[in-house]
Amino acid sequence: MRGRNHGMTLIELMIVVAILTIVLGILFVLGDNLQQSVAAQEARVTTQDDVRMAMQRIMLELRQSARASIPWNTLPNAVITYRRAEDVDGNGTAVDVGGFLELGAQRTIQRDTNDANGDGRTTTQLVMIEGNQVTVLANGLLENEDANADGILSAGEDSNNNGVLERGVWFEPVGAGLRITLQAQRSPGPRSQVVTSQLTEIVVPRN
Ligand SMILES: [Ca+2]
Ligand SMILES: [Ca+2]
Ligand SMILES: [Ca+2]
Ligand SMILES: [Ca+2]
Repeated sequence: MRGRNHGMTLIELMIVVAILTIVLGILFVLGDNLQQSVAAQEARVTTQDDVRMAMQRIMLELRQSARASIPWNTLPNAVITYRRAEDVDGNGTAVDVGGFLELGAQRTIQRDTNDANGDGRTTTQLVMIEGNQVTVLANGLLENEDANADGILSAGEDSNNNGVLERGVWFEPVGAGLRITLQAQRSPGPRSQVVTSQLTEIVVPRN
């Protein structure tokens, strides 16, 4: 018996090496797939968080905005301007001594097309602008595919080939409120598909 176990023949060695190579190859592919799906999952969660946080901020803003300060005739649109109820005279409420609602400076929520904050991000960035103060609300906004602005998916507009008209950001009057849609995307890595996240909420401005 000792003689038989003394060593492997070349053939046996080659078989062992071949099997090991196959096993390692399988493990590598499995590990790589796992890594990619973890990266995709992380990107999905991150972009969902980003969109949710941006939406919460926008809802807070518009819920505090005065209905009369919103130019309703410009909606639906990817841009919205408004003025929030604020305690301008410092008497403790957003109402002045005459009983009138006090309004803060005009704010605008829009894509940062002209890169107002100078960070190099333009149409994919959603910002809130008040005077020369720029606050970033979200990055990775989907582009507005509605090139001819007719509200439907026209020929040649479906740039991401999913059969749906994307707008990235959209403010739309519904009843007494505003429907807000946000769509953002994030790339998990060079070999993975981009993940997109969308959220729609309705908010009612104050009277
Ligand atoms: Ca006041
Ligand atoms: Ca920018
Ligand atoms: Ca269109
Ligand atoms: Ca599309």
